[in-house]
Parts: sequence; C-alpha cells; structure tokens
Amino acid sequence: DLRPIRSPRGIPLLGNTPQIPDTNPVEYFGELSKQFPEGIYGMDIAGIEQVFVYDPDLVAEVSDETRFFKQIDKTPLHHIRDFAGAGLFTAHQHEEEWGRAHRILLPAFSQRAMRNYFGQMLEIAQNLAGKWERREGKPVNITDDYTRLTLDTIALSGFGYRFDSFDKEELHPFLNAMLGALTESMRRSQELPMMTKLRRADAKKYGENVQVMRELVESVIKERQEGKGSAEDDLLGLMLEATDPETGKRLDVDNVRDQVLTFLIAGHETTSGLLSFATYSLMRNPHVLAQAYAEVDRLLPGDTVPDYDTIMQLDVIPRILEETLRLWAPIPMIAKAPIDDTVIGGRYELKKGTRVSILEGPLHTHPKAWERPDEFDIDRWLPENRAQQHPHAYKPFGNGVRACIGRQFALTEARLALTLVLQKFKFSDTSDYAMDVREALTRKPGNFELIVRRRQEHE
Ligand code: MNH
Repeated sequence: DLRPIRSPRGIPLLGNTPQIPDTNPVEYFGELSKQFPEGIYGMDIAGIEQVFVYDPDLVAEVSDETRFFKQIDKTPLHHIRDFAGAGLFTAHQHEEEWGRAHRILLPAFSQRAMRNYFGQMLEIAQNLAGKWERREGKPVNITDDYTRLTLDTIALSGFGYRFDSFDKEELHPFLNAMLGALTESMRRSQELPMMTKLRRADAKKYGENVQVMRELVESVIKERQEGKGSAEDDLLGLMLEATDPETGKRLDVDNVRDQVLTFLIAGHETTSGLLSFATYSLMRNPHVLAQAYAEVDRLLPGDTVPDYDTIMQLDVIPRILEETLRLWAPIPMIAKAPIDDTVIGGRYELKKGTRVSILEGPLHTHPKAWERPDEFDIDRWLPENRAQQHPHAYKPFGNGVRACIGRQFALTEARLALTLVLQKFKFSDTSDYAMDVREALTRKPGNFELIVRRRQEHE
C-alpha cells in the first residue's frame, strides 16, 4: 500500500527552489520537517527531486548499505570535488582512489594510533591555553580560537606542518578561502546551472579561493620533500610512501594533494564546531558544567599536565561531547541514494539514484527515539541508558564504510582540549550570547564570544 511522499507547496517550473534560503538551508529543511511528522518529505530543488528523512526507522533502512550508497552527484560534494577531487570525503564509492586511500589510512585512525598524536595535540591545546591566559578578563572569540586549535592540530599531527595560528591576530588566509569555497559549492548545488553561469564575479572569487588552498597544500608537501616536518609515519608519510595492502599500489601524486586538502578541511572544521557547541551547551547548563569541573579537578588536580591514559579515563567530558553531537551535529545532513528502485517504510517509493538526505537535527531529536529531546542531558549516555537507544537515531559521524574515518582523532582531540580549558579557565557570558548558527557545509556558532578568566585566582 504505497503512499506519495508529501512536499511543501512549490511553484510551476521552479518547484521549491525559490523558497530555499541562501543562508542556513539545512536549518530551513529542519524547520520544514515539523510539517511532516511522518518523518519524510520531498522537494524539487533546482530541478532535482530530493527526499529528506528523519524517522529513525526510515533512517535504519537508508543506512542499509546493501540498498543505499553515499551520494556525491546532485549534492554539494559534487562541487567540492572542484578542489577536493577524489579525496576520501568526496570520492565516489566506485572510484579506485577511495578504497586505496581508505585501506592505507585506516590503521592511522585506530584508537591505538591516537597515542602517537597525543603529544602534538597537547602542544597545540597548550598554545590555546596560553593565549587565553594572556587575554585574562577580555572577551575571546571562542569559535575562532577552537578553529585555530583544530587546524593547527591536524596540520601538525597529520603533516608535520605548523600554522602557528595562535601567534597571529588574523585567522590564516586558508580559512577564509575554504569558507568562501564551501559556501559557493553549497550554493551551486541549490541553483540551476544557468544561474551559476550568470554569477561571473562569484566564479572568479571561487577560482581564487581554490588557488589559495592549493598553494597551501603545495607548501605542506614541499616542506616534507625538503626533509622538514615530522615523522615519516604520519598521514602524509603514509600517503607518500605506503602501498595499498590489497592492490600493492601507492596513491597518485594528484590524489595525495586532494587527500591533504581533504584532511585539512575535514580534519578541523567539524571538531572546532563540536568544541564551540560544547562550550555553549556548558554555559547553558551550569549543573553539567559543575560535573565537568568536578571530574577534571579529580583526575587532573592543580596544574597536572594531562596524559593520554588520563584522558581515556574521562567519563563526564565524553558524555558532554556525545550529547553536544546529538543536539548540534556539525555536519547537519548526509546524502544517500538507493542502488536500485526501492520502497522504504513499506510505503514510500524511491527511484534508483534519488537523493535521500538524512537530516541529523530532526533525527537526533525524533520523539520516537528520544525522551525530552531538546533537553541537554548527558545521562542519556550512561551505559545502561545507551543500551536502550534506537540503533539508528544518532549519526553524527555518518554511516557504514563512508562514516567518519577521523572519529577517534576528533574525540581524543576534543576531550583533551575541553579538559585543559576547564582545568584552567572559567567563562562568563556577559553579553548573554544567543545561538546564531552559521552553515557552510558544516555548522558553527557565529560571533560566539565569552570572557575567560583563570580559575585559581578567582576561587
Ligand atoms: Mn569526519 C566523513 C563527521 C572529524 C575526516 N565525518 C565524515 C562524515 C561525517 C563526519 C558525518 C560522513 C559524511 C558523509 O556521509 O557525507 N567528522 C565528523 C564530525 C567530526 C569529524 C562530527 C568531529 C567532531 N573527520 C573528523 C576529523 C577527520 C575527519 C578530525 C580527520 C582527521 N571525515 C573525515 C574523512 C571523511 C569523514 C576523511 C570521509 C571518509 C570516507 O568517506 O571514507
């Protein structure tokens, strides 16, 4: 008994395109979901039929890799290939480059491998703390500083490259170029190609932004070839030297560039969002903040320097991060498509190749799976409660073979950073920050400033 997938009303020829806002489109898709409690709706955007799903049982079906694959065409990822090529994030499943790089790099992202990056993660986290000590009592832009942290961390531990972002007032030009390019890709995926062609000046700017990012990648690789930078067994070392255990082949030079750029972007943008949203959530939930301080003070009294084993013993901090990823998933939407014509939920027909987007926000707050869905409650993540959870209602790191390869890296880095920051600082939100989400493929709080003070001197 098939049923049509309902849609918001569109207009002839243009469908729903004119109603999609230029800024924060995914937030808008989330708003629309409230009109469709069945957990699925469709829209015609730029001549492409798109389906949005967020009912956990429908998402369970879309997560079945025998029926659905990661969609690149018809999504912003198609445009991101302009600069990230066949890097892991934007490669088609059938492209040889994906499997080769995945097999070569997977061991470098195991939990066990995290121990190797810890020293570098700590060094950069201490740079952040140093900056905030010098800013005592003044407002700091939290999101920008976490961006400095995560960019410097992936570049140093992955490629032995130093951005030294904390020495500079301005954010690195790479970041501006990246933001511009990501925003443009997003926009292109939501308009007819004809409209893109008309935006000549934007196309020029896009080209320039891509160039800025490419040049940085060139200098990262050049430094390594000149023998500067760190260990040969970091990500760059593996990309340049290692052979695929299955085919015996190495990565092509062009693909190494695409991967370096991919990791520079994917390896920092989301983790800085996570840390920013986590800090915001702590400011809004003082009882959780108190628990976090208690844990940090118990495991790392005074100025004890965190080590890897201590970070792995944390309990409250990881639950804060998980709950933050539930309410504020930095990647708010992921795209899948059916391998063949299929039916989901026993009633909704999907043609082969249809873009099916999982909306993380509505999924992560779906009443079928979550009690008091809007409440920031870290006890959901206690082992006994976790066991009760719907298996497909939480996908902050995506799904299946195309799930995030950097998950352990991100969580280790974020645990350490949040721990160090809480060990040393307290925050006050004198301007009473109201959440202002900014989407550029990933989402982050915009203009999020807090006043930071050292803890010891005030307690
Ligand atoms: Mn990450 C894929 C979320 C941190 C590198 N990442 C994904 C996907 C999600 C995701 C969701 C799947 C996207 C899709 O289906 O289209 N990633 C995150 C989040 C964080 C994160 C929420 C931090 C928090 N990611 C990181 C870090 C790195 C990284 C850190 C690198 C060090 N992520 C990747 C790569 C992929 C990916 C590479 C693509 C993997 C693949 O398709 O093979």
